Amino acid sequence: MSKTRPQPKSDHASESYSARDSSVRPLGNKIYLWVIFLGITFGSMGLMTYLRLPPSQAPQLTYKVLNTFPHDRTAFTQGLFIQNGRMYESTGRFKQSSLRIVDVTTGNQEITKNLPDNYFAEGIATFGSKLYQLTFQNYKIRIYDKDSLELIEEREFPFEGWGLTSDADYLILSDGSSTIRYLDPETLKVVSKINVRDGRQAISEINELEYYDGRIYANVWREDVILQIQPATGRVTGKIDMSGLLDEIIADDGACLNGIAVNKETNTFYVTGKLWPKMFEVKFVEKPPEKNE
Ligand SMILES: [Ca+2]
Repeated sequence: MSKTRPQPKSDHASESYSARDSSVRPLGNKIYLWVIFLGITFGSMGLMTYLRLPPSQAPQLTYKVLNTFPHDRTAFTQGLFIQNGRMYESTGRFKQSSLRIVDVTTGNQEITKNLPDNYFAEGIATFGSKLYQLTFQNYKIRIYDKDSLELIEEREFPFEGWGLTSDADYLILSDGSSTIRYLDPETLKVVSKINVRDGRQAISEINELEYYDGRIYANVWREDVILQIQPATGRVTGKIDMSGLLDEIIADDGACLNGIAVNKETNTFYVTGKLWPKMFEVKFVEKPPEKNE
């Protein structure tokens, strides 16, 4: 291709040019104005569309109870997971904090390690051969041998500890806000973080966590709901209505739904609550449409 390639000639070239010469500039201004007009119109329509977004975009789910097991009604459950058929539980409150291995079906404690009285234990997760236990406002993280529950070390930790879980690479931490942080299990440094959002609404007080099959499942403090969260974005992809699970009123104000553990052998979830006398094995299922009377 040559820069000097001749342009096709037109008999009307000079006429066209003069016509353009007389009209293009005003037309250019008009186009410019149209672009601004359309930009404002569609921009505000976008904003209006955004403002019209319902508070929730997430599908509503519910649960089906498969089994009911006993649970220690004095356990202020803060962390829960199952690995190799063993259930690990962390309990909170001062003078009552512990780390346990529990028989899933009987609720019997196989190993129990009590924490010092001034500790308030929170979420737990495992990575490799280690088990990590958060503390609420002690600003320490405790690291144990996963099998014996012997304490290996305790490290300073800059965050309030609420929920903890792990994926193949990271520890995943909640601190009671809408922020979920990914931590390097060796250095405990923050690698990345997400904010939990349902539609355009931030959801705070994210509590116990469970990573499973490309989603984070999360309790929300004092709510009968489990959120299903997209790990990369924080977007809530499902809201599981857990109301009615425990048919008992517990006098203690601290009692509430908390604790999610997946059993990867059965692909079922075990859920309980702080001071709940029962542990439920459940499946999450679509919520049937509401009947119109
Ligand atoms: Ca969990």
